Amino acid sequence: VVDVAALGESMVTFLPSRPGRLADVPSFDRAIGGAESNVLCALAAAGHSARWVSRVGADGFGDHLVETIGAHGVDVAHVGRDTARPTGVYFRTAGDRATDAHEVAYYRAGSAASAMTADTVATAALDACRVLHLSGITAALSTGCLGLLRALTAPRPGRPLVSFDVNYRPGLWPDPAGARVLLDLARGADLVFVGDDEAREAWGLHSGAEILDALDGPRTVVVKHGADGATVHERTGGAARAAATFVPAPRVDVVAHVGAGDAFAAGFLSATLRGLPATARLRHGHLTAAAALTVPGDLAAPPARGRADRLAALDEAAWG
Ligand code: KDG
Repeated sequence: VVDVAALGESMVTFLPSRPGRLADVPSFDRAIGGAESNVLCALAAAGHSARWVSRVGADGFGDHLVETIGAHGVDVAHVGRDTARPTGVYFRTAGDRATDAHEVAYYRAGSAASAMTADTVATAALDACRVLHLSGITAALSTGCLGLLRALTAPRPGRPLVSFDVNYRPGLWPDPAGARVLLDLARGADLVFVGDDEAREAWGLHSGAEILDALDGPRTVVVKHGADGATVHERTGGAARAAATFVPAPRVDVVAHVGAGDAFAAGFLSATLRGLPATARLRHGHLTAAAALTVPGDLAAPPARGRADRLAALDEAAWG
């Protein structure tokens, strides 16, 4: 049984060599992306056992993903290879450091991962874990992927704690009404991560209270407020109302936002696995996100555990 298992598509990512419109960027640097494997890489770096379950093509990009994610210490033994479908790739622009406005060009329709179903992935490997981490990106890949996500978030005996990051990607949901399926999936999870910006955009919800009402199910809901911080709403011991804890985010010089949400989830999950209280869980989320915000790509080494623990234990005035 591993600490955390995750299912999701990873892609070879092409990061721009300079700022500007996609139409003008002359060259790109190869990196890797994929929300769920980003979470796993950060968790492995923090000392947790982590397993990635997915499918990639039987091609060089698939080799690169499996080798790179494996080199981060993640178990990749349950990643299938598809000889008929390619590994997905995507290109992005540098974007605006303050607003994160950027362009993305996905080449993932018909990818190996989009053909994931309960028959083509090792679902037993997804149950042998303490936490199963999933994201709304998978729901947008194909009807087979959506079915798989529905099965994994459905109640069943022995289900691990299900963590669900809404990860609303407008580029993957041409019909905005489609985003409503994310709400149903989130309702079935035990722990939900959602940005207040994506709750507004995807669901038209405008406050933590509206989000809690609409979700009505998960014991723990983490609402992220961008650079301002994050709030965890937690229902304990059958209490009717969730207790809310807000922790501001430390100020950082942002290089790129990509991967920050995944890093936040990893820091929060790591602290959850260690049984830390709400404030410390949010602080570990922010500290791991801060590392990702200061690099151009998705992956950054999280702060060493001792240092993160010292920062997470600061009194409120010193943290703020
Ligand atoms: O969270 C970062 C991801 O968005 C990025 O790596 C690509 O998984 C990705 C996606 O589907 O957008």
